[in-house]
Amino acid sequence: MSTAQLRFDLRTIGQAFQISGEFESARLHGDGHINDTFLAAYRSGPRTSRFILQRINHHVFRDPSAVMDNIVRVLEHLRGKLGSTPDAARRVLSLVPTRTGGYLHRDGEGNYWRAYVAIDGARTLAIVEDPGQARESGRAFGRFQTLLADLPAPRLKDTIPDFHNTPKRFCAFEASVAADAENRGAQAKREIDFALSRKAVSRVLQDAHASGGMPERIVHNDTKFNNVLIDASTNEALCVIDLDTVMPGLALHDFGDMVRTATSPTAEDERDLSKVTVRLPVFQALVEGYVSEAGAFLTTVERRHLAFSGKLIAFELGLRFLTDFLEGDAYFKVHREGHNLDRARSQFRLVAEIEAREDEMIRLAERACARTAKP
Ligand code: ADP
Ligand code: GN1
Ligand code: MG
Repeated sequence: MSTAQLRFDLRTIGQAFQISGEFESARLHGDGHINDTFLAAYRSGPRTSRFILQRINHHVFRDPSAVMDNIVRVLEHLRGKLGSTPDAARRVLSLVPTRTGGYLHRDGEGNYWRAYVAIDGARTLAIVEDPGQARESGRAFGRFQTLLADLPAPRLKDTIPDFHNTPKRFCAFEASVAADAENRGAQAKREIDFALSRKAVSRVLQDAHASGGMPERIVHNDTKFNNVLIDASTNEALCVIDLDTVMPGLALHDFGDMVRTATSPTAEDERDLSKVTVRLPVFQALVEGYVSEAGAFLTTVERRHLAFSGKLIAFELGLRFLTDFLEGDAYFKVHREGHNLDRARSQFRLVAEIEAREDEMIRLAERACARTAKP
């Protein structure tokens, strides 16, 4: 049993929600870096129902109610769009209300919890196995952005301000290098130099936004490949999950994170850097899938930066992991010594791999856009 599992009395936490049946078991689920996720089983007669119990890390999400307000609005909107689609219950997340009303439970220790109905017969994967999965993931996140384009006012809340403000992330990185509070700078000299020499990369999308070609949209902001549920029997992308960071942002932050997490055949923390690479057929499928859904609203400037956005987000995550390493691993969960440094190294290797293939990636993105001409 993991320490997280031992720390929480999941039977009692489950009782706060409108879940019927007898608590059977709960186990740690997923490998997120911020929240704690558990899959819990409940028995009613011969039937077992499964629910996701999730602790929201309130040190990272300082206003859990704002997070839930955003999610409730987004889910209602998505559900309305699905209408009578067959299988609708597997295509959009369903929150479980608490017994006292609302969707957020605060336990005796001050932790915040929510519950979702677990979608059965679906899986998530850390690494894309074939181009078809990348195409499905690109389509799912593209559709997600499209469906949310007409979410009625008011504006969603900024649950983590400046989340993808890469220039600000760069400043935080520079400050951590200057402070070197944990005396770890010497171990990361090569990575620090790599990042410092690419400062200009961090400004590109913010500048494009400031000059008007890249509008603010409602985006997911955490489009890791493992944040889309894939139907276990058909391999179809069923449902976009992990909605904590859905808020106003740039469409290309989403596409960039898809490129970051889908194109390399390696895990985010791969230590054998020779294995980190961009699989061009996977990138091609990803961009085709994304543009097939999002192409109708993407501006010319957005289209022109599709390939670049992957480099930007890999760079941004490398900066964030490296900053956290230098600051003593306060933000991301780590599971071994030097874990954040390993993650930063693999992200920066991906940046270098994208640089080496950027012209080809630009051509593939152009081709995908040409095939999906604006209506
Ligand atoms: P984290 O922020 O920790 O990544 P997620 O919301 O992505 O949390 O959930 C972690 C994992 O739990 C997912 O990768 C997925 O495998 C599983 N999961 C989450 N929600 C559901 C759901 N409603 N149905 C089935 N599995 C789910
Ligand atoms: C965190 O925990 P998870 O996997 O949902 C992080 C993302 C990073 C990701 C890197 C709120 O997401 O921004 O891209 O790790 N979430 C937050 O794997 O910081
Ligand atoms: Mg997740």
